[in-house]
Amino acid sequence: MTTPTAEGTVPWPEETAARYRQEGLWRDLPLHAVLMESAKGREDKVALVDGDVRITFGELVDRVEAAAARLLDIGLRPDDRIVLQLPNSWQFAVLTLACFRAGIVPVMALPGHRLHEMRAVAEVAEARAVAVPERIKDFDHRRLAQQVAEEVASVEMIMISGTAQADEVSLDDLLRPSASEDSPKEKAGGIPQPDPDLVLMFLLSGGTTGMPKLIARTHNDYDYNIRECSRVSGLSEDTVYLVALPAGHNFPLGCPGLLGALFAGGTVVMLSSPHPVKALQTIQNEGVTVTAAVPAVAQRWIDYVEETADLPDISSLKVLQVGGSRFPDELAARVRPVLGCTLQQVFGMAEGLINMTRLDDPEEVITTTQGRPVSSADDIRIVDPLGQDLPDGQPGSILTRGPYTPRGYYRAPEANERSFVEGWYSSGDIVERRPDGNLVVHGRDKDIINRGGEKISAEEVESLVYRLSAIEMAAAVAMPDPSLGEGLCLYVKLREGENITLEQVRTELTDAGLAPFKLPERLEIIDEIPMTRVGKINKKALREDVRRRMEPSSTSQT
Ligand code: OOB
Repeated sequence: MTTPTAEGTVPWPEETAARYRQEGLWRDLPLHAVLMESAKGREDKVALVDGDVRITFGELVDRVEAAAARLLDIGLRPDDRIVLQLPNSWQFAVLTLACFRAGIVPVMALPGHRLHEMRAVAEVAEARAVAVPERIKDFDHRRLAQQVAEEVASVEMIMISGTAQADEVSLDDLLRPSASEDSPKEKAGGIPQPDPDLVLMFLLSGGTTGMPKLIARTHNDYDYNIRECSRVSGLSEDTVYLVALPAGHNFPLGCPGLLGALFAGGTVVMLSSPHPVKALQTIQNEGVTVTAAVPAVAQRWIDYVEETADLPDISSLKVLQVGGSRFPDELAARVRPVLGCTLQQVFGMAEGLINMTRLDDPEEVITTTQGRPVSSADDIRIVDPLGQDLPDGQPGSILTRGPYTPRGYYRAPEANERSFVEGWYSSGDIVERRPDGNLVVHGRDKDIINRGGEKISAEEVESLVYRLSAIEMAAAVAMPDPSLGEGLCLYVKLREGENITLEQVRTELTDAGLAPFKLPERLEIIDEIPMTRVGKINKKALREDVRRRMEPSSTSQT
């Protein structure tokens, strides 16, 4: 059988795909069928909680079916793309599932993205719609969506959660339960089933290029991703899963995330921020059993619990997953004593491969390693700079391939040439494989800043900085940050007679539409940017330089 492909994606080789099918890893089920199955027999059980809103499995299926039909009714077609920029909310979950049902492809933007990122992903995906809230805090997302629609020719529709205007699609209306007066419910049964080999959604890569890259995940591959993560995280219908990280991230979405919890017949609780006061109270109120955090969030929760006298009862929490950036061993060791739950370290990527410690691993494995692949079908190699395989115990670059690791980015042949080598994805992480199979992440050889789990491409920031006329040369590098792990320091060489302040740089980048989490937090003006012998900016020297400048005894701090 030939594998149907979607334009712009890189398919798995036919014989590999055939093997995944034969071994039952790929089930050829559209993802919504998994939800239908889990909803059976538990129609009255609460599936989704968002503040006072409680949606049962029966209501969820009804809303998803009705919304899928309405999406097609308003003129969208299977394989059309919607850029989703919604906060953690029931609307996020229902719209995502409705897109899956209709074969419409959501593009998972983040609430923190701004015009620079939104325009880029809408362009690459040729999105027809953008779905946003009216505002988040004091930022006007409607205005942002309007700008995207003005600048990206394919975008025809703005979907608004909140009070929609006449020319907008109201998400509250689109996502409402079916009612006797509307035909969509009847029509829903008639909506064609999406092809499980085609694109389910686009995840955003935290990659190294000037523009964000899209990762096309198929129904088949993501179904398997979710199933294996669910198994390794021990999800069941007793699971109450708290979504505290931005839901469009692979980690809280499908590793096993909100989809894993729903598919296991458990309950999902949506929370718009991981702030410890709210999060811990929600854990008590809803009896949360498992949640996912980045190290910075886990650290805040641990500190808060240690420092606070009158705490909510969080004894329902059994598993805290931590990943997205390296969780320091000392902090990992505090999870069980302080929070009273099992830590599960997760070293994953939107590109596929997910590693996890197992819940019954020895404490030493849980607190000092980032686990091992969730699937025995995941292949891993650790190689030296020449591509030679290294023995266990020696750190090197990790290469991977497997049933839920796509073979290339969407419409990005150049990036694919750099990141995919003969079918192996090179994540740019420096990893050691211990003799027991567990991986330890030592660092990375890719040019990103990992700011509390949010990846920032140095090249993306630098390319915008070069638009400032005062700047002759620029280099964005990671600097130590006590709470986020890393922050962004910008080194610049100025043109003759020019000057610039950090505030000016931040204002200019904000005006250029860059997401606030990518703005530099420190500026160093230097006479010469150090170069390597092959004529590249010597980022290692700059990282060491900023570390020195930040030492308490340093006198060179500006
Ligand atoms: C997750 O996904 P992405 O796509 O935002 O970022 C992937 C990159 C990895 O290549 C690695 O550099 C870093 O994030 N990373 C870690 C890590 N987990 C991710 N580095 C050190 N230790 C860890 N535990 O970040 C992601 C996706 C799914 C599940 C979990 C995380």
